[in-house]
Amino acid sequence: SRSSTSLSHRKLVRNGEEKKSVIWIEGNIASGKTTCLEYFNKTSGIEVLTEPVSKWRNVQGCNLLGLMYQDPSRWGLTLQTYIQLTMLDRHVLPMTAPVRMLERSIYSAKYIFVENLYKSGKMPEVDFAVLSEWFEWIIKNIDIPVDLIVYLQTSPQTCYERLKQRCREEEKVIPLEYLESIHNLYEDWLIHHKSFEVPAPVLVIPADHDLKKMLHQYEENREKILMAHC
Ligand code: DGT
Repeated sequence: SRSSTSLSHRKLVRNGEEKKSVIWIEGNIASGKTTCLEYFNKTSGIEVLTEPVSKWRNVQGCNLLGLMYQDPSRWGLTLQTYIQLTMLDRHVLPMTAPVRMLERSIYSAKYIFVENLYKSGKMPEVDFAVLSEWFEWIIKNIDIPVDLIVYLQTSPQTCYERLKQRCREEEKVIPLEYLESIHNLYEDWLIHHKSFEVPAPVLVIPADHDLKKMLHQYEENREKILMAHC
């Protein structure tokens, strides 16, 4: 099938080396990022890096993600500090394939999740200030490459339904309003350009559809996504 073809037709840059490209897959909780990454993972020449969620669930035996959902005011800073570190670690890993796909980014951790904790009154101003200074330092001093942002655009209601179906223990406490806030922050950032810098062009893929239609859309957008740097 086409999805198992290699990227042999990719363009070469001047010195004969292949230009590498980095694509971030962004979207609300349960928007279908994993399905998207699994689809592209079947193509040779693409390395897929999923979010380090398992690390957040086990920091020396402690489930930090679970703690944050139980008591965001107490654990928000701890979790976001750790997420910032684990995401940065992913961004600076040397590339082993011509194309890299990343689930989310250090940018969305800050612009969506930290912002949400702060705006909803669950993160003290000083915690927000410390995280913000760290974040600003990182993006100023460390190269975080990105050529394309693929935004899986969903309605919060769809994410809520999917969340209930998959039944992850920590996520049982997530109300629809939380998904609505995350959704609005994503829309302000990637669609309306109202809030923060967008570090690459954005390709929007409507993602409320069932699996079959989603796979069809990935097939249709395949070239556009994989040729991100051209
Ligand atoms: P998918 O495939 O679109 O269903 O993606 P998921 O739900 O497997 O992955 P994701 O990224 O939506 O979320 C994993 C869990 O981690 C979810 O409960 C949200 C949470 N999470 C991810 N990044 C952050 C962050 O920066 N801050 C906070 N507070 N939570 C985060």
